[in-house]
Amino acid sequence: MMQGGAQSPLQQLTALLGPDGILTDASALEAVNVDQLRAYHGRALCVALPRNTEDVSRVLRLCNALRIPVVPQGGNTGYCGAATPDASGTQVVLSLRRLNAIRSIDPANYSMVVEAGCILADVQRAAAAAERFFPLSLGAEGSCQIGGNLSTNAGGVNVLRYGMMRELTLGLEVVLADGRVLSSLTALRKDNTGYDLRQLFIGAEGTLGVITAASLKLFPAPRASATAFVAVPGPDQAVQLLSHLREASGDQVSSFELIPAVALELVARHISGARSPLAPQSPWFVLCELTSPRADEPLNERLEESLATAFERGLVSDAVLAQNERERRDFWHLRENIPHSQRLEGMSLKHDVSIPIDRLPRFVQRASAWLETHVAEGFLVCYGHVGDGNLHFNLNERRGMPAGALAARRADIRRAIHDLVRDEGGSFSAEHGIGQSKIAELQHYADPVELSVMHTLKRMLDPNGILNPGKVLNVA
Ligand code: FAD
Ligand code: 2HG
Ligand code: ZN
Repeated sequence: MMQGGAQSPLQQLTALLGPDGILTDASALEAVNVDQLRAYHGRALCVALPRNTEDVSRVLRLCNALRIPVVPQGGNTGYCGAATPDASGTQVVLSLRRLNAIRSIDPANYSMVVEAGCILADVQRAAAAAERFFPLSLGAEGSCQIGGNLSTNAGGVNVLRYGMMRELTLGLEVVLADGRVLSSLTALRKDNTGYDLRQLFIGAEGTLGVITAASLKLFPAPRASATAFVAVPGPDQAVQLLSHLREASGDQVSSFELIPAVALELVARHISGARSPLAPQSPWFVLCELTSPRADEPLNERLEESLATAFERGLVSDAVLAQNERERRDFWHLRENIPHSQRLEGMSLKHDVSIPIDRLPRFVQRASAWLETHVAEGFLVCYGHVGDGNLHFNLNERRGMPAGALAARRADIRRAIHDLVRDEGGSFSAEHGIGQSKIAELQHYADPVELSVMHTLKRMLDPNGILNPGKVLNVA
């Protein structure tokens, strides 16, 4: 008890959620205090585990009244330190993991309503069980949550065909900072009744409200697929190949990923049993996939023919098609293990950039040339969702360098690369968000009017600044 009989914030939160709804033990705190890349180490007051929307509402109402900062956390797989509390020991980490019900699936309407704490892979499985398809797919899908996916506007490997989280969302249920519930779990495709408020909360990284549920779009389940691992001379040919395949396949390309030889070397070095299906002579590769809801569609033949034409045009130097589901999974295993292999290799710097696709080859050429002359401490591992113009223009520390040599260059390398991105009309954050790690970049590159409107929105929706302070905008 506090002096005079008043209850401490922890006691009040425990009274709201019950003893099993508030965790303060060291192992629970350790799990939420550190981000995925282990770049940020915070110290939470406690972890709050609401069971339902009403619990979230009551927690926010209390925290708003007491001015206690709240850090929403999903699967804690984000890349920008956005779900990590600060080191003050005063912030409540609000974990959504007990809000994990699939509330409904409506196959006729191609929609489903899920709670924010549902793991992405479980949402995909639930849709598949109803013979429908939820297309968001990314390497962390076994642990990230829909609330986190929405709050980061996640992308992944199917954006080319289906769009990012923004495009996959029909409606949201959100708890506002003062505890009011904004409920718009509509399944309507058309609804022009004023401002589209849901888009404010998507990509807001928990700074404007806490998402408790979402109405999501579903699609016909893919019943045929063709997957190829393709050697290409460079990014220029990869970009031309994409247009060629889109035209030749009747726009059935669902994934188109660029992979450099160096990434395959890292995967082969660090992941046991992982081997490239093509000889490593080529400097670049593309992993592409066509899909169709029609089981009888001859996608393999179509892909093979299209690649043969591309070969004649000099866009492709070699290619192999997956002959069965196991080979398909092996191809994807290589791609999905690049981030993990980068981590096992050692320290890395990450730049999640997007460029208009026609200017992407020139960006790669200019930025690589800059690194070549200015950065001896690291080597380039540039891969990603080239079909969306999104590259992970990452570096790994070169072996034999003094420890910390690359990290010491973080700020100047980042600025140089992001300047080149800006020159090519691109964005310094394509799919991972701002969090803590890119606040300075947002300040530097954002249009001042845009920034000022963002601040106005933040003040309006969260006047006491309790929602994930110190993230996205530089307001504490
Ligand atoms: P968290 O990391 O827990 O939180 C992220 C942000 O969302 C924080 O600001 C948090 O406060 C907020 N938040 C979480 N839940 C809520 C909620 N219910 N309401 C309000 N705010 C909330 N990302 C991509 O976009 N594409 C990829 O291809 C991709 N691949 C990845 C591969 C690997 C191996 C890893 C480790 C990560 C990858 N990511 C990728 C990054 C990450 O998985 C995504 O950003 C994901 O969407 C984060 O979800 P999460 O549940 O882990 O969110
Ligand atoms: C991916 O596309 C993820 O694999 C992670 O977005 C990228 O680790 C990275 O930089
Ligand atoms: Zn990615």
